Amino acid sequence: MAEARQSGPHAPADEATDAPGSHVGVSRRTFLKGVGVGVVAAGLSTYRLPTAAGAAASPDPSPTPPVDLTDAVETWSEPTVWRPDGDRQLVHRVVEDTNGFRFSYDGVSPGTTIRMRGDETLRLRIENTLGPDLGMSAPGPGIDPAAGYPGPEGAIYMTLKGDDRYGEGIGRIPTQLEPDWALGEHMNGAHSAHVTNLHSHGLHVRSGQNDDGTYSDDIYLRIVPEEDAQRIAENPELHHAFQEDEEQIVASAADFEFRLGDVMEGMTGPDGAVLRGMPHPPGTHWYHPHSHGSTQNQVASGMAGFLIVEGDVDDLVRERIAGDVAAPWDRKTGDWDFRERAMLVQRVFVAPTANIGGPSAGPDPDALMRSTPPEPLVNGTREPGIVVMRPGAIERWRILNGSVDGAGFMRLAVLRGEFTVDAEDTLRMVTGDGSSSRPVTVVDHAPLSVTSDGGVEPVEKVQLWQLAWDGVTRVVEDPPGSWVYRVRDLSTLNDGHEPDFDSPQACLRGDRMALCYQRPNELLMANANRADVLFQAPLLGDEDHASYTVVALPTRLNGSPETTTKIVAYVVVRGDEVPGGADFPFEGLLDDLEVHPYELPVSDRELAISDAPERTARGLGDEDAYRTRIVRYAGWGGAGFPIIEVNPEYVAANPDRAKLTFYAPPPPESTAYSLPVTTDGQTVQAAVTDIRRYPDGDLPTILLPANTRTISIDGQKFFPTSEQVPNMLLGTAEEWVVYNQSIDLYSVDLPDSGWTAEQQQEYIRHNPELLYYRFRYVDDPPEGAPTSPQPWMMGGNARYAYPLTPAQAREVNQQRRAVPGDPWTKPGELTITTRSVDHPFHIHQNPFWIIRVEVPDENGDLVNILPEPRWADVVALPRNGGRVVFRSRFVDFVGEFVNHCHILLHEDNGMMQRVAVVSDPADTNYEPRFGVAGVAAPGADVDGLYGRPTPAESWTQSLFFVDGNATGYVHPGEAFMAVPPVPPTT
Ligand SMILES: [Cu+2]
Repeated sequence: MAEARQSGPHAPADEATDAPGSHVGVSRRTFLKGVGVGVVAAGLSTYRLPTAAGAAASPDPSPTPPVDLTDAVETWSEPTVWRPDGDRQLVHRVVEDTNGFRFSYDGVSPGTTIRMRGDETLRLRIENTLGPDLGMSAPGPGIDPAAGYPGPEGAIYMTLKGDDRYGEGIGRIPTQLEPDWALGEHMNGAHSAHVTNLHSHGLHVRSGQNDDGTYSDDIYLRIVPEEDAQRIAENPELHHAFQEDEEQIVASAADFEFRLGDVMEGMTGPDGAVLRGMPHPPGTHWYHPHSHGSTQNQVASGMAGFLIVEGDVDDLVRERIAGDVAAPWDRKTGDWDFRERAMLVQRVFVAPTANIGGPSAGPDPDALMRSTPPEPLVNGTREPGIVVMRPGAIERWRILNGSVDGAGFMRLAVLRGEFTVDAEDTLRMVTGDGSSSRPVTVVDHAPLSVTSDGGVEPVEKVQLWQLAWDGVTRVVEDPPGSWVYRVRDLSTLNDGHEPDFDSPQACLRGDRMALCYQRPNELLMANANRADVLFQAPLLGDEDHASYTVVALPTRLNGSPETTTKIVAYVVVRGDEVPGGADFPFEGLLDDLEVHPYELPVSDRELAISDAPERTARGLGDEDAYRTRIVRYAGWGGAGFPIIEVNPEYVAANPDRAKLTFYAPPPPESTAYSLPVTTDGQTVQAAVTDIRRYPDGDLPTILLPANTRTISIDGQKFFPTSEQVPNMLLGTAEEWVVYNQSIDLYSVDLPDSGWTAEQQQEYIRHNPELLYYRFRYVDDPPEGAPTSPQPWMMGGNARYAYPLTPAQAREVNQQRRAVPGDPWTKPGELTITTRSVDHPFHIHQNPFWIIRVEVPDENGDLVNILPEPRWADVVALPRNGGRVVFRSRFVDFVGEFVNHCHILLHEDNGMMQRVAVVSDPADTNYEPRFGVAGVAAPGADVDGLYGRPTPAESWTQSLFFVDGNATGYVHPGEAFMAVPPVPPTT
């Protein structure tokens, strides 16, 4: 009998009647401790995170001990469930440093699961019990290393261009930050960690306020701590540029009403009838804070919960499988023991010593509290829960990828057998009597397999059936012209074949690329994606029990796998076969339902501009035209990128390069910013004053500070009053093309090469200088360097590695620059290393019908890897010039909301764009085009229609942006973008 495990902060799933209401005291801690860990380093090879057991300073290579699953009891746990049940109000208190979670709702993570019907109203109150924000909240647990760095006395410095509160242009802010409660001077950048609000991710509800003053889905709302609200009231001069609307700021608490229902108000349906009183379609959604500047800090601390809308689909599924439309979601019911489970997989900043299930470690919680990398948790616990099913039993799993950092992408699958993850983040199959294990090979071009002396065995994945994606039930066209709900057999992806190519490079070939992304029985989930799947426990055969492992595997779209491996759950199958039998007809499960008009895919006809007043307003003649738009996400991932390294000889030889300077912070006693500054003994004239030198020794490296981080949308960082944003016409639809202009340049990006770890090691062996050039931290101990690995962070990512001394790194840099004929360096000039990233695009309020997700192949041609069109509200934009095409319908209400990157540190740093639904055609700004992309068109046709940016344009775009901060600063990046670099040829 396995020992009962800690069940984490939640009771086992049950139909609880109320929210956890205990009042939790709030303790203040020093925020600044541990900030200095965020040393910027160039490059990030395979991302490695210690497992829960390895959270101590030195990694332990032994795998997590296997669990004896033979007689294991069910340990799966979920948050408690709350239902509106009339006009009840759910109260969530935002608390700090409780149960090991930095910020949480009521001291637990995830928050209460909300279940409601599609015609109900969710009444919810958020109480902000956090201490005053003033002067304390620039960095949080998931700090942006570029937002501040340790100065001579451990003080935090920030760059505030043009802000005279700090002297001439730039000043220092030692521990005493200025008030910044609102979307103020440093609107973009991590700040205001104690300010909160609430976003209903996936719900189609009004943005802003309701007519009675309650809040709906309002991301402009700032619920500030009481003490800060008083200071704001008493000091009108503290108001900032975007704080003019007093109603955006509320003291300590706000009441929300999310009014579901009537989602197509006033629209006409397919048959021409006016649609009224339509319920919100059912689906798996979630809620989390969305206060710009603190979204990363708060959501990555575990502030998130399920928000499940129930409706006709759920009724039918219960009726057909549980045999009872009123079957409780969490009790095994009917001929197949049917029940549901909600699985939140989320990388969370949590205190190493937190008692949240599973082993904990860490001798000094105070020191580690702020610097611990986010840890993958499942429903807030470290240890995977155990699920027990009878053979043939069916469960519905609502899976939410709640990670919000750059390492959140996952491939989710159910593997036959028991697997563990070792401290090297390697998945291992437990073999024999459980005393030994063998590593699983996880590469792009081959099936999952275990290698042993006896050869290579494939790892068997269990069949999954997908019901919904991002909370929208799957719709397919069958027969042509008619749309139906249909559950998808995921074993038919890629026609049931695993990619099995002879080299990693094969996955970059255009004709094979899609196969590498469409693996049978796997879910490829970006940050914030949800998948509803049906799982039927296989029969036992001759065995008396069988075990299965639900696992989230590392993955990528078009770059390096930076994610971690996480065991989500163990499933033990034992006992008698269920009476219902083993082959449930899932595909016909939803045949009797009519597709909700809100979920009918957007047709070409809906995109056509046919209304006469609209045509007149937009100056169109007789030609057929469609509403379309291009949105450009640009800039690089990884805090601190681009890394700009400068050869001192260059500085000496080019004093006239007036657009370039290196900013060293003034000494603490000085408040005056003086120019020129020097680097390596050479004086250069400063012109771009907010590029500063990174003070980690004597390496001539420049770090762009947070507010000039190069991420932007359409050349602009978030700016809530900006007019240069998408305006869509109420009651119409548009086709959007979103480009990801984040590209790798000037880099030998081994992690992005598609090579295996072994191949990378081999390459490095022959090019040793490369490693030291790119990585200031290395996997193996360098000669003369400290022998113990240290954790270092980059954009919320962290790993353990060996640091190089500045002298070592410098030496290698010099060697590296002297390599003749090296295509990536220009001796005597700058070396710029960028790091591309798959930005997960999210838009509020409306899901979109994705028709293409295009990844560049080895020739740079775009290849559609999407298995089939589908609804979603988050989609990863493939890096290095990838493209996503979708269509969206804007119905029901006018108002403002946003699209943004769901790597929330990017969002906090300005990768968010205001959008508005308007009622007057004259206010729209879509681009009329004379065609649309469609699903089947060749990529080249889409190129012709939507003008694909060249690498040079992407390069330029990634360096150019307008900062929405009160400075309105335009960052030209001119000194760096005169000549786009030549990509390497290998
Ligand atoms: Cu991003």
